[in-house]
Amino acid sequence: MNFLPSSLRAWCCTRYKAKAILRIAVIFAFLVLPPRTAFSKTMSVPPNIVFILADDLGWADVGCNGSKFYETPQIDRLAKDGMRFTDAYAACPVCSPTRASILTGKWPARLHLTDWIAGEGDSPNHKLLVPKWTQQLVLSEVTVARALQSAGYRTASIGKWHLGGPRFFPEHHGFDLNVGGSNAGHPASYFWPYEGNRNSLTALKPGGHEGEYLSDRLTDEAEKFIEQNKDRPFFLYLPHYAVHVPLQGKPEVVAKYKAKQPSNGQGNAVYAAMIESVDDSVGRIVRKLKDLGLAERTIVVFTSDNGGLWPQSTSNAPLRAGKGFLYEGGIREPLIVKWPATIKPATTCSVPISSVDYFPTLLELCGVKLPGKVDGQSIAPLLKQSGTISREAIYWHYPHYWGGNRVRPAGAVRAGDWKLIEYYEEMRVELYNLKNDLSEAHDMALENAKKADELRNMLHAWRKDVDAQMPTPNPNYTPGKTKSSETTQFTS
Ligand SMILES: [Ca+2]
Repeated sequence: MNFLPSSLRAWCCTRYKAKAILRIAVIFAFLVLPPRTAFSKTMSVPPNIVFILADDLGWADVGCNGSKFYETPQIDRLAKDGMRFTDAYAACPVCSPTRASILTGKWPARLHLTDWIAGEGDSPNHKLLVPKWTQQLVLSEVTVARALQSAGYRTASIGKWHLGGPRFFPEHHGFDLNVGGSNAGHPASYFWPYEGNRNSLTALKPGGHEGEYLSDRLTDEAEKFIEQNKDRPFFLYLPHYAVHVPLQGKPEVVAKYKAKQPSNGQGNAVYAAMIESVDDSVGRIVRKLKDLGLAERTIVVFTSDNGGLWPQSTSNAPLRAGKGFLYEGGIREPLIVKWPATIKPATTCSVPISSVDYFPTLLELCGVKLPGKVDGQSIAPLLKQSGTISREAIYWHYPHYWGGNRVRPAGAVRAGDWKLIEYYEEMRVELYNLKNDLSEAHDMALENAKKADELRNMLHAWRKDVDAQMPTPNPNYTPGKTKSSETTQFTS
């Protein structure tokens, strides 16, 4: 009670009053002491989290999912040490919305953040006009970083952000540290000083050097953060810029793949080198955790934000199509979770999960209460192999065009083995059974109209429930007429 003024100490002369003052002191201590005291020596230490997010890395781009061309020994090792999910989905086939879903646990449709920022916009060549969607992660949304920060975690975002301008950067969303994150969807260059006509990563110029490669630099920064925070719980969000375009790899690694035979449609040596650099990063982070004695109490997650860029960068076979599309190639992602204390090594899980699930899962594993309602479900029972999750379906809503007219506005639902895609221009549907037809080659909408109706009704009800914004007819629709800036640029 020495922190109390002397007049107040004198007042507490009777036992009754002393008890009352003690209660006040305890409350006072909780209010003024820094959050780190929440983790006292008598409490079990909450786990650290390292969330590694690759950009545009396809489901089939890693060895443990079947790639014979790309070499990913470190990611494959992670799978041997943890749980690999075969049916993990991004909530959107392009980047910003999936990132928003990871950070908030909410469907992009509910956030009205449904396209890469700033999107391709409208065109006379588009039959529909896109709705007025939200082009930043608004500050009223509580991110997983904010929730963990409030519970005493040190938090860092090291890499790509792409969720709005400076007022919406990571430091305003619960991250103590932001290294290299801005509204850029990709770097001007993967080599220092990371500059160009647009998307320069100027914040990374200081501290860099000639020949430095971006994925290596971000890993350096991540290692530094882990070292600095080894004695307290931390959340490291490591969203690599790779393997998004521009395709640029380290020359010596590119040379290795140039000498290699393509396999199963995968054969781009530069893209392969970019994947290898991300794989190196995973290996370095895992090694750093081990060296610091943190491996046992650190949850490592590795995944991607949308499908591989097909056919320009990679092939997602056996999955159909790629980035931008609601076919499996655009939305199914590699996902591995390692946590030695809890997750049995070398396990696989085929229960479909979505990127909205990370938020509630990570909070549950860290013993932190959910700050509000989310759309995701905790997959902790799957990770612990203690049970399963009950969910009717997983949904997508992408009311946008992408790559000119290549990808058209659509929504989708997966319920069990069935998947329905609805194209909004004609409200036409396609129905696939993923168990028998993983490549979505055989549309069953006509032969199983009952199932198509059932899923269509589910999708419509979900859209209503989340207040999804729909595109509207374009009164100036002129087929074939493109705006001057219109390209098939395949941006984030
Ligand atoms: Ca992406």
